Amino acid sequence: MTTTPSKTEGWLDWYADPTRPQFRLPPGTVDAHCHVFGPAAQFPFAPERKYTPCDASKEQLFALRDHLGVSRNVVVQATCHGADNSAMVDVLRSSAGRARGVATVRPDVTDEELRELHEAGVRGIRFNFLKRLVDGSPRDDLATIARRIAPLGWHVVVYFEAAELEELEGFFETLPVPLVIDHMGRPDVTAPVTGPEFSRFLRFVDRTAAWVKVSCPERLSVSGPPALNGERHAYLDVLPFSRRVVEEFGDHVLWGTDWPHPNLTDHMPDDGLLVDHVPLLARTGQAQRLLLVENPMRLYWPDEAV
Ligand code: 0GY
Repeated sequence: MTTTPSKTEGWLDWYADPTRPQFRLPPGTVDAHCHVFGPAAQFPFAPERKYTPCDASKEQLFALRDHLGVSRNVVVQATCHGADNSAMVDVLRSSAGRARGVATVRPDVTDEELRELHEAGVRGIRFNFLKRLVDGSPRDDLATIARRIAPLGWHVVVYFEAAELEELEGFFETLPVPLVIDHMGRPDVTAPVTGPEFSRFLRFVDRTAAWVKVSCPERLSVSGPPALNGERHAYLDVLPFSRRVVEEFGDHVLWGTDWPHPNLTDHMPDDGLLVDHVPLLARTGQAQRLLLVENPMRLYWPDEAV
């Protein structure tokens, strides 16, 4: 008999009734960073996981997609599923071509397994350097994986803390595949946008032509969500950082909801408000079309990109 595991203490479930955004996403918008969790009864979580979430199924992801006015999803393998990509692949196979995936694999993954992932719609592998999420990321293993995926035309999505970039950037520059950086490299938004840490990040992006997700204001913000006073705009302290990235690297930025928002501890964002945050960081129609449609299409659906 399958038993559903208990959630991590204090776990915040995703927002069940998001508002309808006031901002109309342009047709063809791609949510380039989201996950599914389980459902655990069908796709059990990995024994080595660092958290046990609530379920967040493909049906619930597709319902959110339609509610927000999103057209396509890029589903990133969540660490709670380890290197078992079945739940993520099941989303891709059920999406009628409207979802691509970013997987987690071990260096001994076979060519056949990589071919199957590609056929399902996987186009990248995630390298996670957050100690609270993974036990370790041996660089030899990651370099091997990067060499294995290069012939498929895939990229590597890297997730790291801002302070770690100094130590990691040399390694990143040896990888023979394009880089995609999660959540703007997690800047400390209480530091000045012109400060040394974010300047290092911007120089790194410039040098490597990396793609940058201007995602997760709710994760980076210190000022937080709107007060319960009718104010719709949230996470304003993140804007100097996201605007700077969009202004400098407009043809290499991506956006995503990060639904179902793993590991948030103080609040769960209303996904409708996250959509309404987009025109604050990408302030022209052209910048919005690049961010939401043209860039992710070039990276994930190049055959259909205009
Ligand atoms: C994110 C962020 C987090 C978690 C994961 O795969 C994951 O477990 O990505 C986090 O805890 O910061 O991008 O969803």
